[in-house]
Amino acid sequence: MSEEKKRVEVCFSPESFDLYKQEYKVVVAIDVLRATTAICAAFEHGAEKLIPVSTIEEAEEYRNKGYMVGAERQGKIVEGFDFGNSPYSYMNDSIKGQTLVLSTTNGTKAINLAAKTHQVIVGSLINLDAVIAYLKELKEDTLLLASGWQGKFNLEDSICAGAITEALLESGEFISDEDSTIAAMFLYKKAKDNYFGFLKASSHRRRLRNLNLNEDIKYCLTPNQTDVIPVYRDGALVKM
Ligand code: 3SL
Repeated sequence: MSEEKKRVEVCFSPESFDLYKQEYKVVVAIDVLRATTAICAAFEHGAEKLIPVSTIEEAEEYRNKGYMVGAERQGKIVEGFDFGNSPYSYMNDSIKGQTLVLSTTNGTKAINLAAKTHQVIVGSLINLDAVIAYLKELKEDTLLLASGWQGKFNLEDSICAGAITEALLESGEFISDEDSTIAAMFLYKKAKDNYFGFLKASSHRRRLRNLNLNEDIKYCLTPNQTDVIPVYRDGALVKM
């Protein structure tokens, strides 16, 4: 392990990724509500591989080849697909040992964007401490990429990024100097005692609540339910 301190910074949206991407070795893709949480849940419950795809057309191609394929847009399951983006969809025996395919509004796009140029791991609140421990051990320049919502900022991914940042800075092995990173840590400090309450008025919590997905929200906002870290290798996510 080198003595030199490494950087950790937060990018609030895939739209800003180009401004940051040159400088980092590893990217943590974060979509707390719900894609990266659902992906962690899939591996926790026995999925072998998960191919993240950005478009419905790609998802259809995989479906036509016989894969189990999930697709979500605007929080809803896209008609004709096996499942959507609820972590609960993955909590059954049918996914054990399977290669799944998933396309979501923002999360799978963020993963694919970062994977073109970087080593990518998947972060969420449900695998928070595992991700922090891994990044401390890896000790590389790290970018925390919030998936946001259709190019815009969102609170839940920023809070998760703030939690990771705070832990890495506290280790004394990392530095940061972007205002986005400071803002993410401020948000995390405000939210950490009650994520559910803090996010009450947030746009995606409202969107999911209107779809009666409160149980999904609670699951996604409950930290440290798994040690699984999905990592992108050769076109698919696998368990590290
Ligand atoms: O944006 C995404 O990728 C999804 O996580 C959105 S949703 O929670 O499934 O609505």
